[in-house]
Amino acid sequence: MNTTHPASARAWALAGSVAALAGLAVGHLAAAFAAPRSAPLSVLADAVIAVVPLEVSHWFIDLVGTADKPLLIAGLAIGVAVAGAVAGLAWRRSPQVGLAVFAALGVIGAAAAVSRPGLGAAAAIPSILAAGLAALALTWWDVQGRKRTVTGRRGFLGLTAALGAAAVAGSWWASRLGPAAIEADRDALVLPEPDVPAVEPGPGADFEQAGLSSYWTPNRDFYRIDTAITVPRIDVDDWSLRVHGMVDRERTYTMEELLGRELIERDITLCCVSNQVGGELVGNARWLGVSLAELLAEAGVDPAADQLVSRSSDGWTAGSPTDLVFDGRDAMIALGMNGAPLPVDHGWPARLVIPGLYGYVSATKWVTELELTTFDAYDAYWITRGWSTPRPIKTQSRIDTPRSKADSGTVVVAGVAWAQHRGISAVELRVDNGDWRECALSDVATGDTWRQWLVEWEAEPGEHTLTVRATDGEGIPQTSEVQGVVPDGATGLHSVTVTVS
Ligand SMILES: Nc1nc2c(c(=O)[nH]1)N[C@H]1C(S)=C(S)[C@@H](COP(=O)(O)O)O[C@H]1N2
Ligand SMILES: [Mo]
Repeated sequence: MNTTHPASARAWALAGSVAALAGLAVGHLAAAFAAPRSAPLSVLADAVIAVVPLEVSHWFIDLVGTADKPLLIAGLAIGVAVAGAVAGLAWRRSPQVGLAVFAALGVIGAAAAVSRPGLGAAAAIPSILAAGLAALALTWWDVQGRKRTVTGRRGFLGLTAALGAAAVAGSWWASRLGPAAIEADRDALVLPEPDVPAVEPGPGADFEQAGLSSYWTPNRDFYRIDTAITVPRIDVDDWSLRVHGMVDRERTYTMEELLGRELIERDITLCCVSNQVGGELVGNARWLGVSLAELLAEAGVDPAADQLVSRSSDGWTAGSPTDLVFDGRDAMIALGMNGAPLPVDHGWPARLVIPGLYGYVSATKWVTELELTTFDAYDAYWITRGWSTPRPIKTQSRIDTPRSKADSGTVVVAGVAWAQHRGISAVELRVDNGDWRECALSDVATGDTWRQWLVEWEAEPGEHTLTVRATDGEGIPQTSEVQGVVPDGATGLHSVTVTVS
């Protein structure tokens, strides 16, 4: 047997890439069955999100918007392919060095996995398996090459690629099975009727105008924001909510126990601190759940505990002011959303909702822990990344329709305005540099939801700028001063340019 390998450098690089990607696919397949969050690309992406500096992530999100996560995953996959090519080229000179490159990849994946909150040591297995398999594949390629069989080498590429493709197909299939089991649990859950139903906002809650956001945002249209690359899929039978920290007695609640308590129902609008003026990261839902104040009172909260830290099953945290939970507002642990159990993307089986606070400091999804502590003692996830400690939601208003074009004549201009917990008392619209005109407001039951507004406009042909401003329930007008989303929410007035023909 000749001991020199006849393949070109290019062929070695290709073989290394194929081996690395096939290994990656098998790693994903293994993870899909055990713990989807432990898939190599998932843990790598999670780790990147956790360590990347604030400026870099903002720059990236500004650039690509909510495509940030798919692009990050794609970038990492390309990175693995390139690292595989490097391993192949190194192996050509020295198998030991090639092996070392794969070993390094495995160690990076394993380290990312075990450093992820909520994942144990077993989470390293898919990454180690992926690297091991890639090394094994390239050993085989090496042996075939030394035997000088071209068919052997072609066979390697074909078989390895086929193995990778089969593993990708298998993970896709498995990734549908796992969630299917969780979805089945969710579908099987029959939510009890609320003991304290929501106050109905009245017949005039929704103008039902084409193009205008509906009063309730359907679950499938509700914006989704979180750091999860792979959303936590929680088995409700294993799930519990633990209340601990600066309390008289620690408490733990199962789903059954929560469902057996007094259930309140509330309409509350949720919004994201990173919503741009006129943006879509806001929605209104009817939540069903238990009173957070009553639950915490059972544990006996130390008056010195000014911060309530809520932790999700994937380690994400939010810190909310304890006094706001107890000031009479309807802070709740939500189990239902718009008449259905919480969707997986929105926190199944339980999440926090606190009216008047942005999501990043209140709305923990997949919540598993409530810890009473102080703001001095602990900084939650986004606070360590440059965002402000909790401040009130800023008054905002948005033009939903028209957005760009209109026919001349009477045009209905409509949208939504929000200032949760203070409420909205007035909305005005200005056309070009005209006077501010008072808009009609929809019925609302509380200040915790957004409010629709509407006004008729006699539109004349040409280009016109429409600008909206709201006044909150305390009589304070929305500021026209322009501020970006960091650190505590954007300000400025929303305006649209409409071409009338
Ligand atoms: N576990 C977890 N909960 C989370 C987040 C997160 O990243 N992880 N993001 C928060 C943010 S920033 C917002 S704005 C809301 C969004 O909730 P939604 O996705 O149901 O609209 O969830 C909050 N809860
Ligand atoms: Mo957010």
